[in-house]
Amino acid sequence: MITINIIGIIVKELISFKKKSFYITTAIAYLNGKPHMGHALEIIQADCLARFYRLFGESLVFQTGADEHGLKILNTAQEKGMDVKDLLNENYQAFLDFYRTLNISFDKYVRTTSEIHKKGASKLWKTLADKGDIYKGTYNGLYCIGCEAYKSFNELVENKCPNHPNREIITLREENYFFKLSKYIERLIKIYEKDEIQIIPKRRKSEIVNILKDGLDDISFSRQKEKMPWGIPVPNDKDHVMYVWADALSNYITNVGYEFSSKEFNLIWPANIHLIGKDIVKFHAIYWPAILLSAGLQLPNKLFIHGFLTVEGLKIGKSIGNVSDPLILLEKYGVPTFRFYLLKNISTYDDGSFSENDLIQIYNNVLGNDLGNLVLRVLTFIEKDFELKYPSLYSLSDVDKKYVKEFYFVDEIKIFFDSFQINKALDRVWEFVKLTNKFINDRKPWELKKNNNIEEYSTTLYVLLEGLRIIAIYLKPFIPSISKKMMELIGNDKDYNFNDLDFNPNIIGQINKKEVLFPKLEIIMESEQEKETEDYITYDEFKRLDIRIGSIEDIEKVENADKLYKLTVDIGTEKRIIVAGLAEYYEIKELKGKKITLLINLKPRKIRGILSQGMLLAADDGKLVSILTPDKDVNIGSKIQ
Ligand code: ME8
Repeated sequence: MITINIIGIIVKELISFKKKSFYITTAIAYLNGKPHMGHALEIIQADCLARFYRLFGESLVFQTGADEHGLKILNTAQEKGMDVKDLLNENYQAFLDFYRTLNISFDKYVRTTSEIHKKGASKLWKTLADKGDIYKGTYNGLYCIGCEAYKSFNELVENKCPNHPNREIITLREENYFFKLSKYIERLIKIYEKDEIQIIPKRRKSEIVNILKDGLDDISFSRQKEKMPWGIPVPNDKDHVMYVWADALSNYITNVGYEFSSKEFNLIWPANIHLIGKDIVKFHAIYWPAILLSAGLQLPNKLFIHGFLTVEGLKIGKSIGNVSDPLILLEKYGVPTFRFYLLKNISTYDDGSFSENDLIQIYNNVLGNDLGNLVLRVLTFIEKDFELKYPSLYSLSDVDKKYVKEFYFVDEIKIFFDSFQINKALDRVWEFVKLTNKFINDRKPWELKKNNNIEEYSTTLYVLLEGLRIIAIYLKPFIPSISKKMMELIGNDKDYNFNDLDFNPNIIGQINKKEVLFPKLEIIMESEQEKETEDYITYDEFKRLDIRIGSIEDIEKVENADKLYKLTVDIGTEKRIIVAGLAEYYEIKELKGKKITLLINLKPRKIRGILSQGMLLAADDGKLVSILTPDKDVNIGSKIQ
């Protein structure tokens, strides 16, 4: 009897056994502001990955979400005079709307202010504490609110965080809880040596291994509540809240059952892919795996790290006007063009620059010429000569057979997807689009028709409709709405996946009237504008000028030169000697201690035997000379930009 019961249980377990889901995550965005182009890049890449892997018919979970605690958010709410919850809800809605507009197919969305997340984060904290990996200590050091990260002096450039040069670094001295990160360093080095977690691109792995080999201290894991109240309470200590990254990283498990359903958790965790930007690699490649090791949980398989996007050569947030706002671009050019451009033109491994001009070129020359025209040409033949019915298939010629053999190349693009080279995968799909154009040109259906070769004419068009069906399948991850539109046009409402890439000889039915997929854009190209603006310099040229605020420390007259002063100027990082023709216009006492603007990367040159290391900026109206001084008390060394 007992044996039968046990067998019954095993059979039941086997029946209910489900394969683990493929789990993809993005970073969770800070909700201190609205979505920007960098967020667009990451979520579109993640969506493309998710849609691609789904086409193999596997179950997949794609999660994104919002990071809602920490000083950055609290400060923003205070600066805006808003209740922090109102600020969060407003930006949460903006992100959701943005993702919907972009056609993002996420399955789960985590908010770190949700009860589920808070409970999960607390459970994780307790597990680490029970393991003996959390202890109390005093943190005495620096903190960048922009990164929400503790910093050491050697991470700073000119006393500023290189990621956030416009923000002040603050000094903290407070009692904190610490996490024993140092305990896990050796294990992490081994993990990366054996590629147990793959970091892609590989060069980022070497950076991480070097940091690990240099050694790391334990990390401060909490903030005192009276100084930073906006966080998840530390279990059993009402005076502390969790450090925002300790809270945020746990999102990857808290929302998939960690605290509330071990069944769900086992089906989803570990993540197959964590997709993140290059600025947060340390948190994901060092802190997060160390936390998981401490908690005895499995490690993620892969970290995909994308580069940073600039807009028209400018850092996001600094760019002016419409181009910085993805919503305006989406309105102007539509979602498919925007997605296609980011996926094709921005190499996943590197930094990239968004350019509206390039986007227009891609629209007209690539989407319009290669794909739009192809669809239009095929549909025009069928509309004209086959009364919108599927042409009959007779026997395939050698040229047809050769073309049809090219339908299956999903293995090739899978290699690109598995190694996070989305742009290369799309290039490969595009090769097939071009091959289809070549097939039309080689087969010359118009000549087949002219020569009354009706069977071959009809067969060629059948093969071409199959070509369009195959293109539509391959385009699903990249531009899903265009893929759907193409299927509609060829009158096929099936939801195909990568099992349907073989030539199908049995399709019959009705196609739809032709439509122009990408009508030509009538927009003045920059190159045309350039003709009128030859006198301008580009922003890149301007960027080469290193102009700083300096303070005049000392002034001497230059011997035998009535007009010249020799100035000693403090520029924050060093002192510079400048020879300037100011003696006619300023007395020495007027200049002492004055803040000035100085071009510091002008090639040094000798003036009256003195090496002048830069140029002071001044206005000259022919009668008067006035030096340029900042009208606020900005720090010495500040950059003019
Ligand atoms: O970092 N180009 O949130 P976030 C490309 N809350 N990607 C960019 C970018 C740019 N210019 N700027 C930002 C956070 N990103 C944390 C994550 S995860 C547990 C917590 C990327 O809103 C950035 O690298 O500042 C990150 O992957 C994502 O956008 C969210 O950035």
